Amino acid sequence: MAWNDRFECMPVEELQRFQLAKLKETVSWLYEKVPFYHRKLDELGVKADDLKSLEDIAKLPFTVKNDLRDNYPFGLCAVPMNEVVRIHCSSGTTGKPITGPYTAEDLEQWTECVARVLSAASVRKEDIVQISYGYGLFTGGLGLHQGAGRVGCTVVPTSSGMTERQVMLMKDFGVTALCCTPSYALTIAEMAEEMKMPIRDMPLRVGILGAEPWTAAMRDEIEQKMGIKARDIYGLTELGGPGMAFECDEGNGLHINEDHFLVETVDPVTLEPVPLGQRGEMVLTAIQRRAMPLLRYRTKDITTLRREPCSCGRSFVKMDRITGRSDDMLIINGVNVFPSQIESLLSDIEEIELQYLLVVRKKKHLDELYIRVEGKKEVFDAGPGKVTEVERKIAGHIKGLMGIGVGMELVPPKGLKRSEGKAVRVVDERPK
Ligand code: DLL
Repeated sequence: MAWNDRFECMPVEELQRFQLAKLKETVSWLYEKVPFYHRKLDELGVKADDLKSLEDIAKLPFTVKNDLRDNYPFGLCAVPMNEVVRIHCSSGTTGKPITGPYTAEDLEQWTECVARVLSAASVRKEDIVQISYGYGLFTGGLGLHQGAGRVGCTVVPTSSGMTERQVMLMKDFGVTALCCTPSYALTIAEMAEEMKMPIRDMPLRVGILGAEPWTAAMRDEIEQKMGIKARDIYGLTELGGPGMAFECDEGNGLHINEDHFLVETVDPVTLEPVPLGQRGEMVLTAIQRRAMPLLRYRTKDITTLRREPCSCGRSFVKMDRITGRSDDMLIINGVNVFPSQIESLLSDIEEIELQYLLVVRKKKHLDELYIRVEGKKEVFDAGPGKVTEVERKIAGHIKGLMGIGVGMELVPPKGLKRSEGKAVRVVDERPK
C-alpha cells in the first residue's frame, strides 16, 4: 500500500515536471543563500533559468564529502541557526563529522519519507515496532521513530545494544516489526536462539533493515532464521538520513522517493552520465530540503537504476540493492575486490556461518587478503583435519572464481565480535 498515492504513483511525465520545478527552486535558493554554491554556479556560468529539462542537471556542479568537511560545521547551511530545529551527524572514520541540519519543514518531509518506507513494508497502525537502530546523532533511530509515529504504530524505542533485553522485550511486547541493521538482526536472532526463545516462534513478521550493504544471501539467512520478511531501507546523513529509498512487496530493488530526490548514475572516473540499466555511482540532489539541500552529491554507492512498471503501482524509479561503495573496493595486487563479492562466495559454503572479517596486509611488496570466518560447531568437533580441509575448500573456491589467493582462518563459533550497528567487515592494515 502506498502511503501517499498522489506522489508515489504519479505518472512519470507529471513527476518529472514536478522535479524540474523543484530543482529550479532549489538552485535559486542555494544561489541566493549559500556562498559556496553561488561561487560554483557562477564559475560554471549556470543559473536556475538555464535548466530547461531534467537532463540539464548535468550543467550543475557536483558536491563531494570533502566539500562538507571543508565547510564544517554549517558553511553549507542555507538558513539562519534560529530556523534549524535539529542537527544529526555521521561519525565518519576520520576527522570531523558530517553535519545534517534540519528546519521544521525538513523534519516533516523526512517523517513523510520514512512513513512511506514503513507502509511499503506492510507496517500499519496496528503494528508494534521495535527500533533497534542507534538513537542520538545517528539518523537511524530517530528517523525510524518519527516515521513509525506518523504511521501511528506502537513504538518501542530500544536503540541498539543490550541484545538480551532486545529479545526479551520483543517477546514480552509481541513486537511485529523490527528496524535495525541487517547485521544486528542476525546478532539478535543468534542471541534469541541462545536464550532458547527463537524469533520464529514470536509474532515478529517484518524487518526494515538498512544502513549497511547486505547481500541476497544475508537476506535469505535473516528471513529463514527469524521467520520474517526482510525489507531494505536506504539513506545517508548528508541528504537527510534513512528514507530516501525503500523496497516494496516485490522485494527486488528500492524505489527512490523521487519527488524529494533527483537521482543520476555517473561513471565514477569520467563523471559522465551512465544510462538506466547500467552500473554507476549514484548521485543525488535534494530538491525539497531547506536547511542543507545538496546539488549532485556523489554518494560513492554503486548501483543500477531501472525505470520499469512495478506491480505495487509506484512509478518511482528503482535502484538495485547496494552491495558496496566505490571506496570499499579493495585492490589486492591489482585485482578489484568488493567485500560483497567475498560475502556471496562465502555464502556458498555450508560449513560456515556468515560472520567474517577481511584483513588486508602488506607482505613484502604484495598485498595479502586474509579472511577470518566462523566455522560451524560440527567442523570443530570433527577435529583439526576437518578445519584445514574447510579452509582449503574456501580458499580454492575464491581462487577459482575471483583469481586471487587468500589466507584463510576458520575461527570457532562466536569467535568474531558481533555487530550492534553497522558491521565492520574490513580491516586494512596496509601502511597508508
Ligand atoms: O546509514 C542512514 C540510514 C539509517 C539508512 C537507517 C538506513 C537505515 P550514514 O550513516 O550517513 O546514514 O551512512 C550512509 O550507508 O552512503 C551507504 O554506503 C550505506 N547504506 C545506507 N543504507 C544502505 C542500504 C545511514 N540499505 C551510507 N544498503 C550510505 C547498502 C547502505 N548500504
